[in-house]
Amino acid sequence: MATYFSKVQCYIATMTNMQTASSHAVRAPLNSLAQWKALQSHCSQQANAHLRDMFKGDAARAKSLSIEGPGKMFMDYSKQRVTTQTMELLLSLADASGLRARIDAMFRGDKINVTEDRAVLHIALRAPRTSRIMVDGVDVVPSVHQVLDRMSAFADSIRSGAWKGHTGKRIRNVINIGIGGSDLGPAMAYDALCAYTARDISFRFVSNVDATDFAEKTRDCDPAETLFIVCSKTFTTLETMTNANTARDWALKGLGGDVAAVAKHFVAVSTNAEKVKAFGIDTANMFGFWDWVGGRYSMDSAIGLSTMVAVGPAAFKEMLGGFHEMDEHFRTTPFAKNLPVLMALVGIWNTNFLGAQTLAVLPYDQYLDRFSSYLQQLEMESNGKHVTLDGARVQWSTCPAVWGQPGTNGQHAFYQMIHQGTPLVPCDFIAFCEPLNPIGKHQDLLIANVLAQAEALAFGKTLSEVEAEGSAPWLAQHREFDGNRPTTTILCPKLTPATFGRLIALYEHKVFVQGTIWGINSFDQWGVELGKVLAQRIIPELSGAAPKPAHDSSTQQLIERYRAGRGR
Ligand code: G6Q
Repeated sequence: MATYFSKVQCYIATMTNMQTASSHAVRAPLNSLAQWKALQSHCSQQANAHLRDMFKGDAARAKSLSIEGPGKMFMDYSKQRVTTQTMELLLSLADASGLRARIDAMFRGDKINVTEDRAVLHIALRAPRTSRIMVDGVDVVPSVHQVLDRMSAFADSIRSGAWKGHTGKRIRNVINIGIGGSDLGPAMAYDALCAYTARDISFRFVSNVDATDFAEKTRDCDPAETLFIVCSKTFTTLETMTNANTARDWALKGLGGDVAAVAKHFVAVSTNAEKVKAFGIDTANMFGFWDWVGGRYSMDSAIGLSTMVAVGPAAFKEMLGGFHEMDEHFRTTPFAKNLPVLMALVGIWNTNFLGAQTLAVLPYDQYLDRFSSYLQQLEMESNGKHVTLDGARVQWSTCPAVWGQPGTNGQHAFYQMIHQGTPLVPCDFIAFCEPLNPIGKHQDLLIANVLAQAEALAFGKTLSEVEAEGSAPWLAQHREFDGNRPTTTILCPKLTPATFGRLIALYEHKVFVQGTIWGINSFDQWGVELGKVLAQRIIPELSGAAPKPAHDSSTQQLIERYRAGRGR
């Protein structure tokens, strides 16, 4: 618990010591900008526009509203409810929001995360060895590559079996312990790149403080063959440290209680060498990263150690290459041809002008099973904010709720609402031409489905079409589809490590563009703090040993029922 408080206190200290957000140039409220107002009036003029008519009236629509980016990543946003004029107005809004200057500031290493007084440099994690990126007068690229080199040597030794456990056996199970940004990225990446992984090692991810997570993930593991990677930027997070301690007890129990075993079965990924040492992990087995890497932007840092062990250093580097290509595309391409910028602007249109409150991300690839969970954190923790950089309350919507799961499964479940429900649910469809498991006709069936969904959502089926099919009049309205439901389709050649890197960087930068336009800080997460503090207060109250708790009557009643339920 003491360690947990030190995390909170560290935040508070950072807050009081740092320069205030007032050093950021105060900006006119977004909704007072002429460009915003122009979009509002354009939106009212477009109110009755239907995608059916937009396509009929413009033979070149698909071509003019789609774009190819790095690695032949093709983004077709012509089934969004936009016209070339909408895009021009949105691009002017991006200019008026100072997007160019913000991108330059991020890539330059300026401390744009003003509420935590930190640079935002996940782009440095994939910068080539020859680049130079300065933070506080120091080039950070050499240290990035130093860590990558150490990770590579470590990954090779686990994969080859050269690394032996305490009893001399090779490692067969790698268990990542972490939560939030120290779990979602690695867990998602393992699934996404599963086709490229070593199949003679199992990879598991423990995050929840619910002991079930640990118990189920370790139940069939031999401690002599198990390696834990404890991932925690701060090395103080309640869930992670609880699980790490449980893992140490489990390992020591299974290995005869010799504490020397810890060095062979635990490695750490952290920025906090002191705490790693205090836990008992040799700092020689610690892989570092830096305060300018936000948790949810860290999957390509040492936090990705499990990914590198799984796919090997070469594939990991290929993935970093993909990230870097998208970084360069984002940094150097004019906004009108810039994938992350266009994707972000379409999202702004849907959220702020068409009133959409959610975004469904629907990959047609089973390997991207956890992609939307990962994106939930990336988007919602980054842009789920109600205060601008200037400290004012926003008067416009910010992040939509992001959700989804791989197609085709959702088609037989929640797509009903997307087709015929009352909320407007914009969708991102993601698909790949070449299958990783080319069996029979599966891929054609999969791709036919994603294309059919986007088509059905855009064009729907009119009442007269339904009637012409001979539907009974009383049934016809139930079978009518309004259409005009906006979707973007991202079609890539193949899910390779490089494609995967490009895809993640695409969404990272999209989030940044949207945060910039909304005028918020996409890189802090104060919203997660309050619940953590209150939990610390309740922990001793549950045991009954602490003085009688004093909460609101609801919380009080639930604490009492829990205590009674546990016989306390
Ligand atoms: C991410 C957040 C958060 C963080 C976790 C784990 O951007 O900061 O999800 O990653 O709270 O934190 P530690 O890595 O410090 O354990």
